[in-house]
Amino acid sequence: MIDLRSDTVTKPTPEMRAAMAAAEVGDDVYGEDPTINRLEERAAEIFEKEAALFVASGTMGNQIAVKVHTRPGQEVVAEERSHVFNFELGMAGILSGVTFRTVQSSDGSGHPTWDEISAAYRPGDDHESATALIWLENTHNMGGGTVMAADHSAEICENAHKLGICVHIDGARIFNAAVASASSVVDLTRHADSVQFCLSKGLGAPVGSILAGSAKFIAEARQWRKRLGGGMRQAGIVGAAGLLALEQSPQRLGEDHVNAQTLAVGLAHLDGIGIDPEHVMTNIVIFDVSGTRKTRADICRELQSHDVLASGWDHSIRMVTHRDILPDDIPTVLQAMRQVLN
Ligand code: TLP
Repeated sequence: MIDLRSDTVTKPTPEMRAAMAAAEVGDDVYGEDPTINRLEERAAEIFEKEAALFVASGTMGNQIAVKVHTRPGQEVVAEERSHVFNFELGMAGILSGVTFRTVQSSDGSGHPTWDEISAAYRPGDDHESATALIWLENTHNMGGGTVMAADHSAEICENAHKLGICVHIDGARIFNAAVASASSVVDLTRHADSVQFCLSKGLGAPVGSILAGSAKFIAEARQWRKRLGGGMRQAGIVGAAGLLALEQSPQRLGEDHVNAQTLAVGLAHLDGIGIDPEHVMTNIVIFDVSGTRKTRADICRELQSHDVLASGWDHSIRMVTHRDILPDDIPTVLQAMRQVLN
């Protein structure tokens, strides 16, 4: 199977499995797991934030960030296709009691300008909830893996801070953004109050995400992780793979981007497929199939009989490249697409 449904499907490498088997562990709820402590220290160092916290998933990291940055009844401004608004099952309402004000990005990238964000800002009064948090997503998943440049995110953070509002970056794929924009993850997140990134996506670890921010923010986040049942005891077993992923995987993400670009260029040549390869900046390829004679569901089902897995919604299909996809797999995927469309 060539599994392009997501970069979450990667299997741990033999080196990761060896590191997991050999991991030094302790009770992380007591702060005594040396592997988790090392992982959190390295993450804080790499992002130049005061502290970091290992959490079970991107969703857990994001939701703890909403909880710590807001009070019930406040608002979060987020782009309308953002993961936190669409794919976290309403948890921001359940756990934090906040509502969203969503904005669009006029260029379709998923990265609204400060003007677009500030139009949704509300200071709060006797009728209107106050904006407490601005939510950025880099890369933007549903935008097609698009990158928010360092100066764009810095401008939003500076303006938000002038209004007394916090900014969180859902950086599930922030290392892809850094590689694609030839910047560091520090450049992309320096002015944000917190950032969440996933070890279990392009970086290839089996489990886990990191939440990073100020020491005060992380101390509160640690309490919320425990309340949510995310205190994981000998978590170093999985943290050891996360540590390897953090140290070694960013260097190879460019290969995934090259494979995604080759795939996008090949798809653009197929009749009825809508995609502009220039918009494919990282490892996510989203294309429109409404110009073909088949539905998205039919195409995905028929691809499966050619041993290719993809996901999608409405008239769009998403294919995500990752470390378990090799350059040679791309012509195979394109050939399968040709056969399915004919
Ligand atoms: N994204 C998954 C699906 O949930 C859509 C995927 O296959 O891409 N932020 C962003 C930007 C994400 O893309 C995801 C996962 C998360 C947060 C949540 O991470 P997990 O799955 O670890 O909870």
